[in-house]
Amino acid sequence: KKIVIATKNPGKAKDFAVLFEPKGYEVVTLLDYPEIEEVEETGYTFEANARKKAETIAALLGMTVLADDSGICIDALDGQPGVFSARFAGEPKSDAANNAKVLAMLGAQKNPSRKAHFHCTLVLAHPDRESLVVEGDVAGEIAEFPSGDNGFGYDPLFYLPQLGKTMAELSDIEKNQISHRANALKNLEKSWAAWLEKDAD
Ligand code: ITT
Ligand code: NA
Repeated sequence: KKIVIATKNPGKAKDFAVLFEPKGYEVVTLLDYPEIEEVEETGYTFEANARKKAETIAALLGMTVLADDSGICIDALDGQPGVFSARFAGEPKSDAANNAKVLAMLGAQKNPSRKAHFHCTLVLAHPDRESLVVEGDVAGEIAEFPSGDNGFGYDPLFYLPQLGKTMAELSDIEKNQISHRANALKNLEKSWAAWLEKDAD
């Protein structure tokens, strides 16, 4: 069994491998299709962007495709960077610059709330079907400084008080038991079989 994920982000690709391989799936991503250009994310919602990525690539490949649009939403920044998480500090996309920008913006506030959450919207698309949309979140706090080498993106800044660690200090398996991506996938599993069956003919 193969699952095609419309992502070019190696960190996400790794998360999806950890999530799907135990279920017997081989994960294929756009990193395996270098000739396919990145789908431009013009939307202002996670759903719009995930839908665009999934539906564009499903039409192109003529098969079922899953896409992920995700980001970190920080209370003291009114939910920023949100859908702009990937390029918060501008081009070229840099995780280190994004983390530094978040710390600088919080540092400019007096006693900011450190509360934040990661969000993930997954869209499952097929050229001949209505897409399936699900979401997942995980709550945490923005640490005072980055720590940990695992994961990607904002993981070194995302502190989980109940675990006493940042997301980047968790193993791949631990991250993918509690992450926004894992929670979205649990929701996908609830409706996936029915979605596959419904339009099977
Ligand atoms: P694709 O569109 O190719 O999938 P992308 O990185 O551009 O890759 P998004 O537009 O969905 O994906 O941006 C998501 C950004 O949110 C990502 O680049 C990270 O900065 C952040 N992010 C999402 N999930 C994360 C996670 O599990 N850990 C840390 N940061 C995450
Ligand atoms: Na993207």
